[in-house]
Amino acid sequence: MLSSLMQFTTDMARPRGKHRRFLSFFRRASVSTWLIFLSLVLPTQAQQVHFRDITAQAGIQFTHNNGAFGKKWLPETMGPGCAFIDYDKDGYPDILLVNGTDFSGHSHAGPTTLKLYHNNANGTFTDITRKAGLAVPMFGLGVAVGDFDNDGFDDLFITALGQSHLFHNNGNGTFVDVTKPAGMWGPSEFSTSAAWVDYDLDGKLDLVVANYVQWTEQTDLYCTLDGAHKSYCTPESYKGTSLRLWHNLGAGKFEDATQKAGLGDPTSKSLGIAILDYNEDGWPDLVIANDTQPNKLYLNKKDGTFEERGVAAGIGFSEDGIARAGMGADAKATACLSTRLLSQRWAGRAWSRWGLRVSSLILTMMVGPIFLSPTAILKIRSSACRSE
Ligand SMILES: [Ca+2]
Ligand SMILES: [Ca+2]
Ligand SMILES: [Ca+2]
Repeated sequence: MLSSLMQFTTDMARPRGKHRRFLSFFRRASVSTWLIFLSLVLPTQAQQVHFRDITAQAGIQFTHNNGAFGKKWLPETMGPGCAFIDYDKDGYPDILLVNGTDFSGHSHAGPTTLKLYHNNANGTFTDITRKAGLAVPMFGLGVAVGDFDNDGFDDLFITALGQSHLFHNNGNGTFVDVTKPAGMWGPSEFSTSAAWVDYDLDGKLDLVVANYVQWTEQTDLYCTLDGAHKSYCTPESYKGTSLRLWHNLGAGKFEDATQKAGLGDPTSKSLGIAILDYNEDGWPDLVIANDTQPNKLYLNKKDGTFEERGVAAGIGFSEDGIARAGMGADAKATACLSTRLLSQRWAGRAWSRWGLRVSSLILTMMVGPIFLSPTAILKIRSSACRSE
């Protein structure tokens, strides 16, 4: 019906002379008018979408263990990360669920580890954690998926309270903990999230790790809301911790490039990382969401260093001078970004010369077990993809 109506308008006699412009306008107006009319009269049915909890039916049995035993320790307030990863490249996304564990001397849930569920391609999943070599005890908090050795199989970095872990995907359904041989063993931090990014465009994925505050079991502070009972301390009570940047040297080795890259900032209390190219120069920049502290925007200087631009960009402080803060960061990108990342990941190349557009940056002030505040959407820039 619509095509016949449009045909009707386009089949009108060709205008001639001084009436051409008016009739042309009328013809376009007619199409628009008909479209508006049709949108009003044609039946409009809202999509009815229903969700059904199929967790148990799918074979997933997972309970997060935050280690809580009554002392209200700060790490207990953190939820775990998760990832969809097709670790065996069979075309079906598998599920990885990060888990905490009991604090030493306070066992109640038994040893708990992350879980990797293999997608059986029939609506069910199988727990293959132990078989895959991932039943490694740690107080896990987040996960970053990336093929750091460009062998075509995605590898894992698990952020943790204490020692984080790098797992290499062997390509046969198993992983091996390569934290030590990779040179990543040592830092005992409160690592919350991480992101793989080839910041120096050498074709090898590097790793940015967000760290929260300086907290240990021995330095736990007493906070109270009613003067009688212990409560969870807010992050203001603790000193911050710097990001950590692991530069990929190749051959499975990494070096700590934090200070060299200009990312050493002990005031950060980081929970989220987003990778974006906000100035569209083809080099990936970093956005860091800091809890109760100014968020950071690190401009990639193309020489292995970064320059902090958060205040100038307006994501550090509000107009009232209050730290905007955040508990998560996300860069909403167009297909251009996806194309570029896919090129990097599967073709083993750094970044293609295809353009990139980041339409908006979303800092999410969300969602711990305790705090819930509105989401702040900060518009950074919007522009068309471009070729370089
Ligand atoms: Ca799979
Ligand atoms: Ca790999
Ligand atoms: Ca690199």
